[in-house]
Amino acid sequence: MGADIFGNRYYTETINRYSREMIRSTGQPKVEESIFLNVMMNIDGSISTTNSRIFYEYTKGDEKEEELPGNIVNKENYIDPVTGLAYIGLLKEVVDGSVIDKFDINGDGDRNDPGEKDPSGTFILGRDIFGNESESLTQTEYIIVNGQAKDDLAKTVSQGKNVDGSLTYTIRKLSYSYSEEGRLESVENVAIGIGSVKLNGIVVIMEITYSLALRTI
Ligand SMILES: [Ca+2]
Ligand SMILES: [Ca+2]
Repeated sequence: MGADIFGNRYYTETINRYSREMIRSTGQPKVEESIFLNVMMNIDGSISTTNSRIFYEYTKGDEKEEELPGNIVNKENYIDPVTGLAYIGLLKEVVDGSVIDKFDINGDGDRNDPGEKDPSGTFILGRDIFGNESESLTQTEYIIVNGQAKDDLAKTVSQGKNVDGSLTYTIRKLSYSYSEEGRLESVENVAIGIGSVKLNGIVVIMEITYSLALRTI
């Protein structure tokens, strides 16, 4: 349990599972799976829980340059010029795992569309003292710069359920750019929309720049 300078309290837990194969072949512990949990209790009484799971894969040393995934930036640096094959134990693949069984990604009110079962991504559950609830799922595509994973594109779908009966549905997309050295240079909002609907069937706010079938209830 910790606290920040604002008096918000939090609890964080990370569970890492290491690759036995990498310990055998490189002598070094390399994280194969990382499960993250954060519970934040804010001074305004709101609570949010963040949960994610990430899988990592490393080079085995038998890969040729063209066999390495395209999201590795400057992958020629991975190749040992003597053998023409990749060095062992460099980060090769990063993917989000799933931490929830279902999520309404397209915001149509059900949770059985393609990709909505066991969706990958970071899940955040929030609730304020009035009982307003929100759920969001962030799905991230990664690039690998200098052997480290960086967010490339992150899509967040958020849903709010308010005590006044209103529902909100928001999609945000962020695109990240890095320097050659892997320093974050810019974050561009390639947002695709915000929607809001009242339970009585009257659409209150509707600003979505891509096609979305918003259900009237
Ligand atoms: Ca759906
Ligand atoms: Ca549907």
